[in-house]
Amino acid sequence: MSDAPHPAYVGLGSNLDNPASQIEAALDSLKALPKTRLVARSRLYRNPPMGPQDQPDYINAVAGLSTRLGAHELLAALQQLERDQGRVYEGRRWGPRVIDLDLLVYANAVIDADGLRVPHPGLPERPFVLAPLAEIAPRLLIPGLGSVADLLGAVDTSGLIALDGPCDPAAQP
Ligand code: A4P
Ligand code: MG
Repeated sequence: MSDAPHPAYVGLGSNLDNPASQIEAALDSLKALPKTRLVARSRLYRNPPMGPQDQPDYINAVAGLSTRLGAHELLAALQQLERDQGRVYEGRRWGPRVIDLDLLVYANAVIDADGLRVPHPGLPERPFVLAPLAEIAPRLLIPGLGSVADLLGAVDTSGLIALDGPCDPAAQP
């Protein structure tokens, strides 16, 4: 891709060590990424775990970025932030984690190469991704899948609780 900035959306999740503050810390780290601006952030959503049920509830959120990093560079940066924030691989698929940063969408790219899949394959079925994404980008078209608002209309959002949290007005577009 060229050096022009591209919109990108990142899903944040945590269910260990004060999840809400883990999400806020990760949002601060996203703000500090090179060649990248945080242009929007959703509220925090509490919701029950997908996958193994013997783990705490999750807090999820979505961030909207404008970035000159390429998609693989951005994934590498997100994985570095996960490590910096103390994520240790627990060994279980869908097991608990201090912080999880998923690259949901990168411009209108469709990528399946070198350890990166974009749009993120879990996106269309995950209410904890679609609800916060719809909050900041309801009309966004997901390549091959349609609009965020339509995708959100097709999932069960009854388990989601939006938390009234500090919403940094300076971070809004
Ligand atoms: N990878 C490929 N594409 C991407 C992408 N678009 N973004 C690869 C991020 N990573 C991507 O990720 C495994 C590998 O996926 C990475 O090395 C990267 O190369 P991971 O997060 O380390 O692995 P994982 O978490 O064990 O598996 P998975 O399937 O990625 O889990 P998810 O999707 O991260 O889900 N319940 C609630 N309520 N909320 C949650 O946020 N999250 C999970 C984990 C389980 N249950 C949850 C939640
Ligand atoms: Mg992940």
